[in-house]
Amino acid sequence: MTLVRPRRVGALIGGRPRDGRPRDGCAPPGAAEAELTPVRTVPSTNPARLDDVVAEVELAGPETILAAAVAARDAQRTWADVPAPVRGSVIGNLGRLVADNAAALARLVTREIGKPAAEARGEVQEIIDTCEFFRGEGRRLYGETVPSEMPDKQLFTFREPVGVMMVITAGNFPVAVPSWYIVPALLAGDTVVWKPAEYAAACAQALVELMAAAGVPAGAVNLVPADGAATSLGLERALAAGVVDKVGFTGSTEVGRFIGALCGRYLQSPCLELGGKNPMVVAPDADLDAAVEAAVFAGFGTAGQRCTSLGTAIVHESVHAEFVRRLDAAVSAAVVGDPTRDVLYGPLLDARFAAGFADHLDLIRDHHRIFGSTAVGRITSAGFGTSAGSSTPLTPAGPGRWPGGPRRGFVGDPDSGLYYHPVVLDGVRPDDEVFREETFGPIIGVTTYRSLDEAIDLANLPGYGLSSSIYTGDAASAFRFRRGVRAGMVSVNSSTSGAEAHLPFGGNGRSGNGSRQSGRWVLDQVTRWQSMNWDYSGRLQKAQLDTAVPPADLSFRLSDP
Ligand code: UN1
Repeated sequence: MTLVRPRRVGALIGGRPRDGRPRDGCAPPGAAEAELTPVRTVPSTNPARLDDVVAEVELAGPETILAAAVAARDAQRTWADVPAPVRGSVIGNLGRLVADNAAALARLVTREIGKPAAEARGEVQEIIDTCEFFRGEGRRLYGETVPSEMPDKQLFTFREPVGVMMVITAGNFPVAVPSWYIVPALLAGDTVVWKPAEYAAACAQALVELMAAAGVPAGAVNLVPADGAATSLGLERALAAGVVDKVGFTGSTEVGRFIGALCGRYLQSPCLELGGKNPMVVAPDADLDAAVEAAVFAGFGTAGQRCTSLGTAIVHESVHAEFVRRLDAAVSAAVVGDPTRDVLYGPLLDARFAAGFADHLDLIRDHHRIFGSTAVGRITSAGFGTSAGSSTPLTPAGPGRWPGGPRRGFVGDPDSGLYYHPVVLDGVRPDDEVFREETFGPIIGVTTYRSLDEAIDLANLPGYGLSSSIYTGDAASAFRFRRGVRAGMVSVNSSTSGAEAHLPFGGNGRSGNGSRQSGRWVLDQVTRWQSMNWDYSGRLQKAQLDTAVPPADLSFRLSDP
């Protein structure tokens, strides 16, 4: 049963819906209007209530992506001519509108991707924080005055907008992460083509509506729902046509590699925010209760579907048994279920992610000890011959088929949604795939270490490098870990997830190409430096050649006193 008539979400280009009806205007050269007709329509469903269709999403073809980029290009100069402090005021108004619509937007996030209500409110707050930061940046956006080596000459730097930014985002943070790209891009004078996740398209449409209400002009942000194949083809055409100047992508390492290679062919370096296998080191002197609380939040918040989610807890062997005992108790007692209620986590994002997670459960090996739950796999109301709360044998029924079963304390109707048991795997080894690969779901590993150097090596071994954490009371260990770990983000006595909106966010290695989002650091993604030198001497002064440095006697030494 559908609760409310589903919205239709389709491409929005130059402020106008593209539904295939003929219009003049934004077809790119060579593209007939008919080519902009959606190629197919897919439902976006509530993962907590699979009979609730949130939106009918019209997926665009590659020509529509090109048309959106052309529209963004057409709008860019005019938008860049708006003074930066005024663009900042538009961003400020967006922040106010998001705040005034926070409850409705958070409810939509919960309904469309199953994020628990409290976390959804936090996600919306992250947009407000981002707008607050960049509203002020409109009054800064500083360049510099730089001294020249010649008299009567002055040097300057200016930040110039990159032009058109194509933003391609995942659906686990369907509105906050897109705002990390779109808000600074707009502030800088760029215009945007946004390709959201198909399963989070209603959230995307709502954010675009708020942007329009805030005074973002038509054409400055263009929305194009599309599948992966159409997106890559459309992006390639837009790059070839010279109408996309920068790509911002949040998603898997595999797709990030593809986008990086594609952009590289056009001499562009995208802003890539990719996966993570984020380690948490628990030192012998750690506050174990605090470490367990953080592991539960980082491992199972958003059902483990954050880029910053905990991958493996790397625990000193002297505290391992006690850490595991407390973690087992905490995960077993955690409330899972209906995301509109007070739960640790709700359903997985959509059917594709649920299937991917079920596949990852195949990485469990005989040498792993499984704890934190009474079953592995789908949470159901009825077990396979077991009653709620009793033990289901923790063995798979075959590849990709853990039997699942009921979960004690589950809130709501497990059969209505994509709910999965939390899994904690003890005894994980460095050559296990589950140690090396991102698993994107409610599963964490536990392994042990003896020396801090070993812990750092283990933390770096999977080759990602997004977030990391250490629990210790020792400042030297904290600083040594910070220096040794190859992660873009390091937490001391705090979770791997839950970064604040104004610190540099991003990773290295398999987690990204070193680009950073958030705070003033993202300005280097959405602007380019232009330098200017201005000679007012009335003659040509040649750098290096005409630079007069007074003669020096470099053999001079002070006499011994
Ligand atoms: C993501 O998963 O892509 O630090 C972003 C965090 C959130 C953002 C996660 N503020 O966990």
